[in-house]
Amino acid sequence: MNSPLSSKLIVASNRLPINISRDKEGRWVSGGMSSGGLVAALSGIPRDSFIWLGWAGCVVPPHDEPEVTSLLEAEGCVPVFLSDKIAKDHYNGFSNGILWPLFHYQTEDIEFNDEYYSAYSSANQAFADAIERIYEPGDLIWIHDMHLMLLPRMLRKQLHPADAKLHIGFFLHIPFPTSEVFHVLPWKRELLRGVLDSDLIGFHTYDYASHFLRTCTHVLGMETRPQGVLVQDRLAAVGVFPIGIEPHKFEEKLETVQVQDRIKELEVTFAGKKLIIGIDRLDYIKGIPHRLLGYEAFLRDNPESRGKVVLLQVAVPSRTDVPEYKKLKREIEQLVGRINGTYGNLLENYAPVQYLFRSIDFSELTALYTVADVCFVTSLRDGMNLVSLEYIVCQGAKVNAKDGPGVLILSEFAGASGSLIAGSIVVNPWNTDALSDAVRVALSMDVEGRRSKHDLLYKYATKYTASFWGASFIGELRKFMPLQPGSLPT
Ligand code: GDG
Repeated sequence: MNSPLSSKLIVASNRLPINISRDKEGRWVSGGMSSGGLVAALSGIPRDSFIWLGWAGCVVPPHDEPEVTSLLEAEGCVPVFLSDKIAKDHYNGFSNGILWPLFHYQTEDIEFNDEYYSAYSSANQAFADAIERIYEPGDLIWIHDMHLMLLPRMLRKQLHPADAKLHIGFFLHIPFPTSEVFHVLPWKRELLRGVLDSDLIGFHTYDYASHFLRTCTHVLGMETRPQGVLVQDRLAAVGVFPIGIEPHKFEEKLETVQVQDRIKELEVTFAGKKLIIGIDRLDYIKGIPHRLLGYEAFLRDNPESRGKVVLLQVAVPSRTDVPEYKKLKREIEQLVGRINGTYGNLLENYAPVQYLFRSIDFSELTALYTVADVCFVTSLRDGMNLVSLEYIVCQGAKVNAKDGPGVLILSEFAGASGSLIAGSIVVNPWNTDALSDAVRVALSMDVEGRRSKHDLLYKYATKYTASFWGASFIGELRKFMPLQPGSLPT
Protein backbone atom coordinates (compact mmCIF):
# COMPACT_ATOMS: atom_id res chain seq x y z
CA MET A 1 0.00 0.00 0.00
CA ASN A 2 1.45 3.38 -0.96
CA SER A 3 0.74 6.40 1.14
CA PRO A 4 0.55 9.83 -0.45
CA LEU A 5 2.53 11.13 2.54
CA SER A 6 6.32 10.97 2.54
CA SER A 7 6.17 9.00 5.76
CA LYS A 8 3.12 7.20 7.02
CA LEU A 9 1.68 6.28 10.38
CA ILE A 10 1.02 2.60 10.95
CA VAL A 11 -1.32 1.86 13.84
CA ALA A 12 -1.21 -1.76 15.04
CA SER A 13 -3.90 -3.16 17.31
CA ASN A 14 -5.10 -6.67 17.93
CA ARG A 15 -8.44 -6.21 16.15
CA LEU A 16 -9.19 -4.16 13.09
CA PRO A 17 -12.13 -1.79 13.62
CA ILE A 18 -14.08 -3.35 10.73
CA ASN A 19 -16.09 -6.56 11.07
CA ILE A 20 -16.02 -8.79 8.01
CA SER A 21 -18.17 -11.75 7.05
CA ARG A 22 -19.33 -13.72 4.00
CA ASP A 23 -22.54 -12.84 2.17
CA LYS A 24 -25.00 -15.41 0.77
CA GLU A 25 -22.90 -15.84 -2.38
CA GLY A 26 -19.81 -16.54 -0.28
CA ARG A 27 -18.16 -13.19 -1.04
CA TRP A 28 -16.40 -11.38 1.79
CA VAL A 29 -18.13 -8.14 2.80
CA SER A 30 -17.40 -5.42 5.29
CA GLY A 31 -19.90 -5.32 8.18
CA GLY A 32 -19.15 -1.80 9.42
CA MET A 33 -17.28 -0.49 12.44
CA SER A 34 -17.03 -2.43 15.65
CA SER A 35 -17.44 -0.57 18.96
CA GLY A 36 -15.29 -0.46 22.09
CA GLY A 37 -12.73 1.61 23.90
CA LEU A 38 -9.95 1.55 21.31
CA VAL A 39 -12.20 2.34 18.37
CA ALA A 40 -13.65 5.28 20.31
CA ALA A 41 -10.18 6.48 21.26
CA LEU A 42 -8.71 6.35 17.78
CA SER A 43 -11.74 8.13 16.35
CA GLY A 44 -9.90 11.31 17.31
CA ILE A 45 -7.21 10.77 14.70
CA PRO A 46 -8.27 11.54 11.10
CA ARG A 47 -8.93 8.16 9.53
CA ASP A 48 -7.09 8.97 6.28
CA SER A 49 -3.91 9.90 8.17
CA PHE A 50 -2.97 6.36 9.16
CA ILE A 51 -3.02 2.74 8.11
CA TRP A 52 -4.68 0.45 10.63
CA LEU A 53 -3.10 -2.98 10.86
CA GLY A 54 -4.68 -5.79 12.84
CA TRP A 55 -6.38 -9.17 12.93
CA ALA A 56 -9.56 -9.30 10.88
CA GLY A 57 -11.48 -10.97 13.70
CA CYS A 58 -12.16 -14.30 11.96
CA VAL A 59 -10.32 -17.12 10.28
CA VAL A 60 -9.77 -16.50 6.57
CA PRO A 61 -8.81 -19.51 4.42
CA PRO A 62 -5.43 -18.86 2.69
CA HIS A 63 -7.00 -18.79 -0.81
CA ASP A 64 -9.34 -15.96 0.34
CA GLU A 65 -6.57 -13.80 1.80
CA PRO A 66 -6.06 -11.66 -1.35
CA GLU A 67 -9.82 -10.93 -1.53
CA VAL A 68 -10.00 -9.95 2.14
CA THR A 69 -6.82 -7.88 1.83
CA SER A 70 -8.25 -5.77 -1.00
CA LEU A 71 -11.61 -5.42 0.75
CA LEU A 72 -9.93 -4.06 3.87
CA GLU A 73 -7.34 -1.99 2.00
CA ALA A 74 -10.22 0.03 0.58
CA GLU A 75 -10.99 0.99 4.20
CA GLY A 76 -7.38 1.91 5.02
CA CYS A 77 -6.77 -1.37 6.86
CA VAL A 78 -4.15 -4.10 6.52
CA PRO A 79 -5.20 -7.51 7.83
CA VAL A 80 -2.99 -9.88 9.80
CA PHE A 81 -4.04 -13.48 9.22
CA LEU A 82 -3.89 -15.91 12.13
CA SER A 83 -4.87 -19.57 12.31
CA ASP A 84 -7.87 -20.41 14.48
CA LYS A 85 -5.70 -21.93 17.21
CA ILE A 86 -3.17 -19.10 17.32
CA ALA A 87 -5.95 -16.49 17.30
CA LYS A 88 -7.81 -18.22 20.15
CA ASP A 89 -4.77 -18.94 22.30
CA HIS A 90 -3.34 -15.48 21.72
CA TYR A 91 -6.57 -13.56 22.33
CA ASN A 92 -8.68 -15.64 24.72
CA GLY A 93 -5.84 -17.66 26.21
CA PHE A 94 -2.97 -15.29 26.85
CA SER A 95 -4.37 -11.76 26.44
CA ASN A 96 -7.81 -12.13 28.01
CA GLY A 97 -7.05 -15.13 30.21
CA ILE A 98 -3.68 -14.07 31.66
CA LEU A 99 -2.74 -10.46 30.99
CA TRP A 100 -6.22 -8.95 31.42
CA PRO A 101 -6.88 -10.38 34.92
CA LEU A 102 -3.28 -9.90 36.05
CA PHE A 103 -3.09 -6.26 34.97
CA HIS A 104 -6.45 -5.68 36.68
CA TYR A 105 -5.20 -7.30 39.91
CA GLN A 106 -7.38 -10.43 39.62
CA THR A 107 -4.60 -12.97 40.07
CA GLU A 108 -6.45 -15.82 41.74
CA ASP A 109 -7.70 -18.08 38.96
CA ILE A 110 -5.12 -17.44 36.26
CA GLU A 111 -3.86 -20.49 34.40
CA PHE A 112 -0.29 -19.69 33.33
CA ASN A 113 -0.12 -21.84 30.24
CA ASP A 114 3.04 -22.13 28.10
CA GLU A 115 1.05 -22.98 24.99
CA TYR A 116 -0.82 -19.68 25.31
CA TYR A 117 2.45 -17.82 25.58
CA SER A 118 3.78 -19.56 22.52
CA ALA A 119 0.63 -18.53 20.57
CA TYR A 120 1.02 -14.97 21.88
CA SER A 121 4.56 -14.91 20.58
CA SER A 122 3.52 -16.37 17.19
CA ALA A 123 0.73 -13.81 16.82
CA ASN A 124 3.12 -10.96 17.64
CA GLN A 125 5.51 -12.40 15.02
CA ALA A 126 2.70 -12.43 12.44
CA PHE A 127 2.14 -8.73 13.19
CA ALA A 128 5.89 -8.04 12.82
CA ASP A 129 5.92 -9.78 9.44
CA ALA A 130 2.85 -7.88 8.25
CA ILE A 131 4.38 -4.56 9.31
CA GLU A 132 7.66 -5.44 7.61
CA ARG A 133 5.77 -5.83 4.33
CA ILE A 134 4.46 -2.24 4.39
CA TYR A 135 7.11 -0.39 6.38
CA GLU A 136 9.29 2.21 4.71
CA PRO A 137 12.08 4.08 6.53
CA GLY A 138 10.68 7.18 8.17
CA ASP A 139 7.28 5.63 8.94
CA LEU A 140 5.95 5.92 12.49
CA ILE A 141 4.65 2.76 14.10
CA TRP A 142 2.16 3.03 16.96
CA ILE A 143 1.41 -0.24 18.74
CA HIS A 144 -1.63 -0.61 20.98
CA ASP A 145 -2.25 -2.53 24.11
CA MET A 146 -1.53 -5.70 25.99
CA HIS A 147 -1.97 -8.00 22.99
CA LEU A 148 1.22 -6.81 21.31
CA MET A 149 3.83 -6.34 24.01
CA LEU A 150 6.49 -8.41 22.23
CA LEU A 151 6.08 -6.55 18.96
CA PRO A 152 8.37 -3.54 19.54
CA ARG A 153 11.35 -5.82 20.12
CA MET A 154 10.53 -8.02 17.13
CA LEU A 155 10.30 -4.95 14.92
CA ARG A 156 13.50 -3.42 16.23
CA LYS A 157 15.33 -6.63 15.26
CA GLN A 158 13.53 -7.23 12.01
CA LEU A 159 13.24 -3.78 10.43
CA HIS A 160 16.48 -2.23 9.38
CA PRO A 161 18.24 -2.60 12.76
CA ALA A 162 20.51 0.35 11.99
CA ASP A 163 17.66 2.59 10.82
CA ALA A 164 17.91 5.67 13.00
CA LYS A 165 14.53 6.78 11.68
CA LEU A 166 12.65 3.81 13.09
CA HIS A 167 10.14 5.31 15.53
CA ILE A 168 8.08 2.89 17.58
CA GLY A 169 5.43 4.02 20.05
CA PHE A 170 3.54 1.75 22.43
CA PHE A 171 0.40 2.64 24.37
CA LEU A 172 -1.17 0.52 27.10
CA HIS A 173 -4.94 1.01 27.39
CA ILE A 174 -5.29 -0.91 30.64
CA PRO A 175 -3.63 -0.31 34.01
CA PHE A 176 -0.01 -1.29 34.48
CA PRO A 177 -0.07 -3.03 37.88
CA THR A 178 2.37 -2.61 40.74
CA SER A 179 5.65 -4.49 40.41
CA GLU A 180 4.55 -6.98 43.09
CA VAL A 181 1.65 -8.07 40.91
CA PHE A 182 3.51 -7.99 37.60
CA HIS A 183 6.24 -10.09 39.24
CA VAL A 184 3.85 -13.05 39.29
CA LEU A 185 3.92 -13.38 35.50
CA PRO A 186 6.22 -16.21 34.35
CA TRP A 187 7.06 -14.28 31.14
CA LYS A 188 7.57 -10.92 32.83
CA ARG A 189 11.10 -10.38 31.49
CA GLU A 190 10.15 -11.15 27.90
CA LEU A 191 7.19 -8.77 28.01
CA LEU A 192 9.12 -5.93 29.59
CA ARG A 193 12.04 -6.34 27.18
CA GLY A 194 9.55 -6.49 24.34
CA VAL A 195 7.98 -3.14 25.24
CA LEU A 196 11.30 -1.49 26.08
CA ASP A 197 12.36 -1.57 22.44
CA SER A 198 9.82 1.23 21.86
CA ASP A 199 10.99 4.83 21.71
CA LEU A 200 7.95 6.07 23.59
CA ILE A 201 5.78 4.09 26.01
CA GLY A 202 2.49 5.72 27.01
CA PHE A 203 0.10 5.16 29.90
CA HIS A 204 -3.16 6.79 30.98
CA THR A 205 -1.95 7.87 34.45
CA TYR A 206 1.16 8.73 36.47
CA ASP A 207 0.50 5.73 38.70
CA TYR A 208 0.67 3.28 35.79
CA ALA A 209 3.83 4.95 34.45
CA SER A 210 5.53 4.84 37.82
CA HIS A 211 4.52 1.19 38.33
CA PHE A 212 6.14 0.44 34.99
CA LEU A 213 9.39 2.25 35.85
CA ARG A 214 9.54 0.55 39.23
CA THR A 215 8.90 -2.84 37.62
CA CYS A 216 11.76 -2.37 35.15
CA THR A 217 14.09 -1.89 38.11
CA HIS A 218 12.51 -4.63 40.20
CA VAL A 219 12.33 -7.29 37.49
CA LEU A 220 15.16 -6.39 35.11
CA GLY A 221 17.43 -4.39 37.42
CA MET A 222 17.37 -1.51 34.93
CA GLU A 223 18.25 2.06 35.63
CA THR A 224 15.37 4.47 35.26
CA ARG A 225 14.86 8.22 35.10
CA PRO A 226 11.56 10.05 35.59
CA GLN A 227 11.54 10.37 31.78
CA GLY A 228 12.02 6.68 31.06
CA VAL A 229 14.23 3.59 31.17
CA LEU A 230 17.88 3.44 30.11
CA VAL A 231 18.24 0.63 27.61
CA GLN A 232 21.94 0.39 26.74
CA ASP A 233 22.65 3.72 25.00
CA ARG A 234 18.99 4.54 24.45
CA LEU A 235 16.24 6.03 26.54
CA ALA A 236 12.91 4.27 26.22
CA ALA A 237 10.82 7.33 27.07
CA VAL A 238 7.79 6.87 29.33
CA GLY A 239 4.95 9.36 29.17
CA VAL A 240 1.46 9.96 30.54
CA PHE A 241 -1.26 10.50 27.95
CA PRO A 242 -4.75 10.27 29.47
CA ILE A 243 -7.13 9.29 26.72
CA GLY A 244 -10.26 11.30 25.91
CA ILE A 245 -13.34 11.15 23.70
CA GLU A 246 -14.52 13.17 20.70
CA PRO A 247 -17.14 15.49 22.30
CA HIS A 248 -18.40 16.84 18.97
CA LYS A 249 -19.48 13.34 17.87
CA PHE A 250 -21.83 13.16 20.86
CA GLU A 251 -22.92 16.79 20.61
CA GLU A 252 -23.74 16.46 16.90
CA LYS A 253 -25.62 13.23 17.50
CA LEU A 254 -27.56 14.86 20.31
CA GLU A 255 -28.88 17.53 17.98
CA THR A 256 -30.41 15.06 15.54
CA VAL A 257 -34.18 14.76 15.39
CA GLN A 258 -33.92 11.04 16.10
CA VAL A 259 -32.10 11.57 19.40
CA GLN A 260 -34.21 14.57 20.42
CA ASP A 261 -37.38 12.50 19.85
CA ARG A 262 -35.94 9.62 21.79
CA ILE A 263 -35.01 11.91 24.69
CA LYS A 264 -38.63 13.09 24.86
CA GLU A 265 -39.87 9.49 24.88
CA LEU A 266 -37.46 8.53 27.63
CA GLU A 267 -38.46 11.56 29.68
CA VAL A 268 -42.05 10.38 29.51
CA THR A 269 -41.05 6.80 30.39
CA PHE A 270 -39.11 7.93 33.45
CA ALA A 271 -41.37 10.86 34.41
CA GLY A 272 -41.48 11.32 38.18
CA LYS A 273 -38.46 9.08 38.64
CA LYS A 274 -34.73 9.66 38.91
CA LEU A 275 -32.71 7.66 36.41
CA ILE A 276 -29.29 6.22 37.21
CA ILE A 277 -27.37 4.57 34.36
CA GLY A 278 -24.58 2.05 34.18
CA ILE A 279 -23.06 1.38 30.75
CA ASP A 280 -20.39 -1.28 30.53
CA ARG A 281 -19.11 -4.28 28.70
CA LEU A 282 -20.08 -7.21 30.86
CA ASP A 283 -16.65 -7.57 32.44
CA TYR A 284 -15.61 -8.33 36.01
CA ILE A 285 -13.36 -5.24 36.04
CA LYS A 286 -16.41 -2.98 35.77
CA GLY A 287 -17.72 -3.90 39.23
CA ILE A 288 -21.36 -4.36 38.15
CA PRO A 289 -22.25 -6.64 41.11
CA HIS A 290 -20.67 -4.08 43.48
CA ARG A 291 -22.81 -1.36 41.89
CA LEU A 292 -25.94 -3.46 42.30
CA LEU A 293 -25.11 -4.15 45.94
CA GLY A 294 -24.57 -0.43 46.53
CA TYR A 295 -27.88 0.38 44.87
CA GLU A 296 -29.64 -2.33 46.85
CA ALA A 297 -28.23 -0.81 50.07
CA PHE A 298 -29.49 2.60 48.93
CA LEU A 299 -33.02 1.24 48.47
CA ARG A 300 -32.79 -0.46 51.85
CA ASP A 301 -31.51 2.67 53.61
CA ASN A 302 -33.80 5.15 51.87
CA PRO A 303 -37.31 3.64 51.80
CA GLU A 304 -38.81 6.93 50.61
CA SER A 305 -36.89 6.58 47.34
CA ARG A 306 -38.49 3.23 46.43
CA GLY A 307 -40.73 3.69 43.42
CA LYS A 308 -38.93 6.93 42.55
CA VAL A 309 -35.52 5.74 41.35
CA VAL A 310 -34.53 3.39 38.53
CA LEU A 311 -31.11 1.97 37.76
CA LEU A 312 -30.80 1.17 34.05
CA GLN A 313 -27.87 -1.17 33.56
CA VAL A 314 -26.68 -1.87 30.01
CA ALA A 315 -24.25 -4.80 29.97
CA VAL A 316 -22.77 -5.36 26.53
CA PRO A 317 -21.98 -9.06 25.93
CA SER A 318 -18.22 -9.51 25.96
CA ARG A 319 -15.97 -12.61 25.84
CA THR A 320 -19.11 -14.72 26.24
CA ASP A 321 -17.26 -18.01 25.74
CA VAL A 322 -15.01 -17.45 28.78
CA PRO A 323 -16.26 -19.24 31.96
CA GLU A 324 -15.57 -16.25 34.31
CA TYR A 325 -17.78 -14.05 32.15
CA LYS A 326 -20.59 -16.63 32.13
CA LYS A 327 -20.37 -16.82 35.91
CA LEU A 328 -20.46 -13.04 36.20
CA LYS A 329 -23.54 -12.88 33.98
CA ARG A 330 -25.36 -15.33 36.27
CA GLU A 331 -24.29 -13.38 39.35
CA ILE A 332 -25.62 -10.12 37.89
CA GLU A 333 -28.90 -11.72 36.85
CA GLN A 334 -29.37 -13.10 40.36
CA LEU A 335 -28.73 -9.71 41.94
CA VAL A 336 -31.09 -7.95 39.53
CA GLY A 337 -33.74 -10.57 40.32
CA ARG A 338 -33.21 -10.17 44.05
CA ILE A 339 -33.44 -6.37 44.00
CA ASN A 340 -36.50 -6.34 41.76
CA GLY A 341 -38.06 -9.13 43.82
CA THR A 342 -37.48 -7.22 47.06
CA TYR A 343 -38.20 -3.64 46.07
CA GLY A 344 -40.35 -3.95 42.94
CA ASN A 345 -44.02 -3.06 43.06
CA LEU A 346 -46.56 -4.71 40.80
CA LEU A 347 -49.34 -2.18 41.35
CA GLU A 348 -47.16 0.72 40.33
CA ASN A 349 -45.48 -1.36 37.65
CA TYR A 350 -42.16 -0.50 39.28
CA ALA A 351 -38.89 -2.42 38.75
CA PRO A 352 -35.98 -0.69 40.49
CA VAL A 353 -33.46 -2.21 38.07
CA GLN A 354 -33.88 -2.33 34.32
CA TYR A 355 -31.27 -4.64 32.89
CA LEU A 356 -30.28 -4.92 29.22
CA PHE A 357 -27.82 -7.62 28.23
CA ARG A 358 -27.07 -6.30 24.76
CA SER A 359 -25.40 -3.50 22.92
CA ILE A 360 -27.45 -0.40 22.18
CA ASP A 361 -26.93 1.84 19.17
CA PHE A 362 -25.14 5.16 19.32
CA SER A 363 -28.37 7.24 19.17
CA GLU A 364 -29.88 5.35 22.08
CA LEU A 365 -26.63 5.63 24.03
CA THR A 366 -26.52 9.40 23.51
CA ALA A 367 -30.19 9.79 24.52
CA LEU A 368 -29.67 7.73 27.68
CA TYR A 369 -26.57 9.68 28.67
CA THR A 370 -28.62 12.86 28.30
CA VAL A 371 -31.70 11.89 30.29
CA ALA A 372 -29.89 10.15 33.15
CA ASP A 373 -29.68 12.01 36.46
CA VAL A 374 -26.69 9.99 37.59
CA CYS A 375 -24.01 7.93 35.83
CA PHE A 376 -22.73 5.20 38.12
CA VAL A 377 -19.19 3.92 37.42
CA THR A 378 -17.88 1.36 39.90
CA SER A 379 -14.89 -0.21 38.11
CA LEU A 380 -12.72 -2.40 40.33
CA ARG A 381 -9.85 -1.41 38.04
CA ASP A 382 -10.17 0.38 34.71
CA GLY A 383 -7.41 1.83 32.52
CA MET A 384 -9.34 5.06 32.01
CA ASN A 385 -13.15 4.63 31.49
CA LEU A 386 -14.57 6.53 28.57
CA VAL A 387 -18.19 6.13 29.67
CA SER A 388 -17.68 8.75 32.40
CA LEU A 389 -16.40 11.28 29.84
CA GLU A 390 -19.24 10.53 27.42
CA TYR A 391 -21.82 11.11 30.15
CA ILE A 392 -20.26 14.46 31.07
CA VAL A 393 -20.33 15.69 27.49
CA CYS A 394 -23.95 14.68 26.91
CA GLN A 395 -25.01 16.34 30.17
CA GLY A 396 -23.67 19.59 28.70
CA ALA A 397 -27.03 19.85 26.91
CA LYS A 398 -28.79 20.21 30.29
CA VAL A 399 -26.61 22.82 31.94
CA ASN A 400 -29.03 25.67 31.28
CA ALA A 401 -32.20 23.66 31.67
CA LYS A 402 -34.28 24.16 34.81
CA ASP A 403 -33.21 20.85 36.35
CA GLY A 404 -29.52 21.28 35.48
CA PRO A 405 -26.97 18.58 34.73
CA GLY A 406 -26.62 15.20 36.38
CA VAL A 407 -23.95 13.80 38.67
CA LEU A 408 -21.10 11.39 37.99
CA ILE A 409 -20.34 8.79 40.66
CA LEU A 410 -16.90 7.47 39.79
CA SER A 411 -14.76 4.68 41.17
CA GLU A 412 -11.41 5.72 42.54
CA PHE A 413 -9.99 2.69 40.71
CA ALA A 414 -10.81 4.03 37.25
CA GLY A 415 -7.91 5.91 35.63
CA ALA A 416 -10.38 8.73 34.90
CA SER A 417 -10.78 9.48 38.60
CA GLY A 418 -7.37 11.20 38.71
CA SER A 419 -8.60 13.82 36.24
CA LEU A 420 -12.26 13.98 37.29
CA ILE A 421 -11.93 13.90 41.06
CA ALA A 422 -12.94 17.53 41.64
CA GLY A 423 -16.23 17.32 39.78
CA SER A 424 -17.50 13.85 40.63
CA ILE A 425 -18.39 11.82 43.69
CA VAL A 426 -15.45 9.47 43.99
CA VAL A 427 -16.20 6.08 45.58
CA ASN A 428 -14.57 2.84 46.62
CA PRO A 429 -16.69 0.12 44.95
CA TRP A 430 -15.94 -2.36 47.73
CA ASN A 431 -17.54 -0.06 50.29
CA THR A 432 -21.22 -0.85 49.82
CA ASP A 433 -22.42 1.68 52.39
CA ALA A 434 -20.35 4.41 50.76
CA LEU A 435 -21.95 3.55 47.39
CA SER A 436 -25.40 3.79 48.96
CA ASP A 437 -24.50 7.15 50.43
CA ALA A 438 -23.04 8.39 47.15
CA VAL A 439 -26.34 7.64 45.41
CA ARG A 440 -28.23 9.51 48.10
CA VAL A 441 -25.90 12.52 47.89
CA ALA A 442 -25.99 12.53 44.08
CA LEU A 443 -29.78 12.46 43.97
CA SER A 444 -30.19 15.18 46.57
CA MET A 445 -27.54 17.61 45.33
CA ASP A 446 -28.94 21.05 44.54
CA VAL A 447 -28.86 22.38 41.01
CA GLU A 448 -26.11 24.93 41.68
CA GLY A 449 -23.89 22.24 43.20
CA ARG A 450 -24.45 20.05 40.16
CA ARG A 451 -23.78 22.91 37.74
CA SER A 452 -20.49 23.86 39.36
CA LYS A 453 -19.29 20.25 39.46
CA HIS A 454 -20.35 19.68 35.88
CA ASP A 455 -18.59 22.83 34.74
CA LEU A 456 -15.25 21.43 35.95
CA LEU A 457 -15.85 18.07 34.33
CA TYR A 458 -17.06 19.52 31.04
CA LYS A 459 -14.02 21.80 30.73
CA TYR A 460 -11.77 18.79 31.19
CA ALA A 461 -13.64 16.46 28.81
CA THR A 462 -13.79 19.03 26.02
CA LYS A 463 -10.14 20.03 26.36
CA TYR A 464 -8.45 16.65 26.75
CA THR A 465 -10.15 14.95 23.83
CA ALA A 466 -9.26 11.87 21.84
CA SER A 467 -7.79 14.12 19.14
CA PHE A 468 -5.67 15.84 21.76
CA TRP A 469 -4.52 12.47 23.06
CA GLY A 470 -3.62 11.15 19.60
CA ALA A 471 -1.90 14.34 18.53
CA SER A 472 0.11 14.56 21.78
CA PHE A 473 1.33 10.99 21.53
CA ILE A 474 2.22 11.18 17.87
CA GLY A 475 3.77 14.63 18.33
CA GLU A 476 6.05 13.23 21.04
CA LEU A 477 6.91 10.18 18.99
CA ARG A 478 7.73 12.24 15.92
CA LYS A 479 9.99 14.49 17.97
CA PHE A 480 11.88 11.54 19.27
CA MET A 481 15.53 11.49 18.24
CA PRO A 482 17.78 8.64 19.32
CA LEU A 483 19.99 9.86 22.15
CA GLN A 484 23.74 9.83 21.89
CA PRO A 485 25.50 8.05 24.78
CA GLY A 486 26.77 11.35 26.22
CA SER A 487 23.33 12.95 26.18
CA LEU A 488 21.36 10.64 28.43
CA PRO A 489 19.30 12.51 31.00
CA THR A 490 20.52 12.35 34.58
C1 GDG B 1 -10.52 -0.14 27.35
C2 GDG B 1 -10.09 0.02 28.81
C3 GDG B 1 -10.03 2.50 28.48
C4 GDG B 1 -20.34 0.58 25.67
N1 GDG B 1 -21.54 0.03 25.54
C5 GDG B 1 -22.05 0.42 24.36
C6 GDG B 1 -21.12 1.22 23.74
N2 GDG B 1 -20.07 1.30 24.55
C7 GDG B 1 -18.85 2.09 24.28
C8 GDG B 1 -18.79 3.25 25.23
C9 GDG B 1 -17.30 3.55 25.25
C10 GDG B 1 -16.68 2.17 25.05
O1 GDG B 1 -17.68 1.32 24.51
C11 GDG B 1 -16.20 1.58 26.35
O2 GDG B 1 -15.04 2.25 26.75
P1 GDG B 1 -14.45 2.14 28.22
O3 GDG B 1 -13.29 3.04 28.31
O4 GDG B 1 -15.52 2.52 29.20
O5 GDG B 1 -14.08 0.61 28.45
P2 GDG B 1 -13.29 -0.60 27.65
O6 GDG B 1 -14.07 -1.11 26.51
O7 GDG B 1 -13.00 -1.60 28.73
O8 GDG B 1 -11.93 0.04 27.10
C12 GDG B 1 -10.59 1.36 29.35
C13 GDG B 1 -10.31 2.24 27.01
O9 GDG B 1 -9.86 0.94 26.61
C14 GDG B 1 -9.61 3.27 26.12
O10 GDG B 1 -8.23 3.32 26.38
O11 GDG B 1 -10.68 3.70 28.86
O12 GDG B 1 -10.17 1.54 30.68
O13 GDG B 1 -10.59 -1.05 29.63
O14 GDG B 1 -16.95 4.39 24.17
O15 GDG B 1 -19.58 4.29 24.74
N3 GDG B 1 -21.32 1.78 22.54
C15 GDG B 1 -22.51 1.54 21.93
N4 GDG B 1 -23.44 0.73 22.47
C16 GDG B 1 -23.26 0.15 23.68
O16 GDG B 1 -24.14 -0.59 24.15
N5 GDG B 1 -22.75 2.10 20.74
